[in-house]
Amino acid sequence: MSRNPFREDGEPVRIIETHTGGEPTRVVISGGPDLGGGSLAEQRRVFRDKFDRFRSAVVNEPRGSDVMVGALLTEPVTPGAVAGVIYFNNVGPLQMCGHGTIGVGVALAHLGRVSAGKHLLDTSVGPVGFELHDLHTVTIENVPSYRFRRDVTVEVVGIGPVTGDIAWGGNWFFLVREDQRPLALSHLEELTDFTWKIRQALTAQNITGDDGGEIDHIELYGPPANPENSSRTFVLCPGKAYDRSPCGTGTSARLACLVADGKLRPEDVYRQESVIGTVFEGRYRQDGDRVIPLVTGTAYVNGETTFLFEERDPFRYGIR
Ligand code: PYC
Repeated sequence: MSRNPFREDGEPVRIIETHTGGEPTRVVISGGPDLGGGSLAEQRRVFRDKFDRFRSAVVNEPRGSDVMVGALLTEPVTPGAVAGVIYFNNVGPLQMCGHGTIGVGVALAHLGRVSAGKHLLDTSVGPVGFELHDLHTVTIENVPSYRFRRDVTVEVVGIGPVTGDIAWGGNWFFLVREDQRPLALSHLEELTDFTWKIRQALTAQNITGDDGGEIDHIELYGPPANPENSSRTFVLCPGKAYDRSPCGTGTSARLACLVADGKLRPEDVYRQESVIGTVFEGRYRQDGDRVIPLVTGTAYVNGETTFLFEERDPFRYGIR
């Protein structure tokens, strides 16, 4: 009755719950659908086109919430990689996820599948390195990141012109310096409304990444609340939830912009603060005209779950 409907062998959907700087990652360690092998980009397409019910069952209410990010572990495809991973949220698959990769590293350590040292994960945008320092601390070595366009002005309905940079950090970002609205939890509604309107304006005006990819993450940045940090941010994710963590791909995109502006040297440490005050440390290596972001954060395991799919439960596949 509560067999896993996504698998002929009925292997249960088993989960390790984590959070990275307050942002949850629900790591699916078994019972995921068969995505047919191939590259992680191909498997992500199969996941998007055929298994949206699985996505929704894992991250949407009533099991999850709009802020939940899922990480489906798959077999690795790159020799030496520990696993493949497909990230997803309340509206669809993500390309990459930095806080999620830190969470996956800590979940794999919790399971005894990795020990301290360097490892490789396959993602839909290419292999991503991660170094486990201890049971909670991970540095990810992200995909090559870059600023695509500087000072792009978009006309935002009800707001007026807004200027920002377009950068790739594993996802596409529009990064805006914010001087008027406090990047504070007390201003969440206003920040969400502002960034959502920017996102809609970018889409309506066909302003995209250099591969035509939709810019689905909006990042506001300003001075840090804690003077030990470099900058405070508010990141709106594709499903309209704000990132509780400092956003790993967002930190990567910001590093790329700072380097492009000549404001960060390879020996510098850039500390990005989230809107709830959690911090990622960013460093980088130069690789031609790209930067390789190194982003360090901490994650904790806070649950182990097996999902049940009761046939009479009208919301066994989530509220969609
Ligand atoms: O950490 O890269 C990240 C991320 C993307 C969406 C939510 N978190």
